[in-house]
Amino acid sequence: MFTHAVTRKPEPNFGQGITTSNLGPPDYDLMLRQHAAYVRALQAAGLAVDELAALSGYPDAHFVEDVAVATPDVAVITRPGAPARQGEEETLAPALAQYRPIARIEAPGTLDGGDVLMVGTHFFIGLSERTNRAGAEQLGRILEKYGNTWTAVPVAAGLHFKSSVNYVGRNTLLVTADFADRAELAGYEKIVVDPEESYAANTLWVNGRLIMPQGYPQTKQKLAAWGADIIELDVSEACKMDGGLTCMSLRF
Ligand code: CIR
Repeated sequence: MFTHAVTRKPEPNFGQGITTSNLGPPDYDLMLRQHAAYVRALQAAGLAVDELAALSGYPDAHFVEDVAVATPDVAVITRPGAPARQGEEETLAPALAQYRPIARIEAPGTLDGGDVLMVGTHFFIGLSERTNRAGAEQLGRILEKYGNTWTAVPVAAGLHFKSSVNYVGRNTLLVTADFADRAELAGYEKIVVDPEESYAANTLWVNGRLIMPQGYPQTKQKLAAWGADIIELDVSEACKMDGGLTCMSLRF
């Protein structure tokens, strides 16, 4: 169970962040409303939320999950793989130091928290355009110190591992078709999202509840049939910037 979350308010220039989507320019007022609803959903799931102030000059900084990995034992400050995002990470360290000892990913390692999926004491670490092997191995060593295990998983599709794979409880992963048959994920039940709904794989488990993006009826139906307790949130503006539900908070 999680008790805390850290989020960061989006900054007015958040539309200048990195994106590969062609969904048009995002709207700041709508983003603020959607972000506030997201914070309320975390609170409703029982989390005390520390909301950091917007970080001027870092338009992607509200995607806080990428710049730290929080476990029950430690908070690891990452070294983000996108040069434009390097610098965000140090601003998060003081917020986490009050709850966990701090460790750090060092050069030449790069690692984005969006590539790290915690399933109990096992961690999947995606090797992506943002996370290199040195970064994954550094994180792996830190996790091992606290009795955890880890597996590296090549991420050929999507920005981050958790853009495509998330844990939804009861030994089950919600996955895109690309990851449905991956050997590294053997041993888990799978719910496979339809190709036209691949964005819905970015669904967030919080204390037994699933927060999923609004507008993905097939995935909602599959999760409901499986017995999930579902909350839907409209995250259209984060989606325009390649982000989503898992990326906008750190839970621990
Ligand atoms: C980026 O490209 O870094 C941001 N525009 C989106 C980051 C989304 N984070 C995530 O999937 N964990």
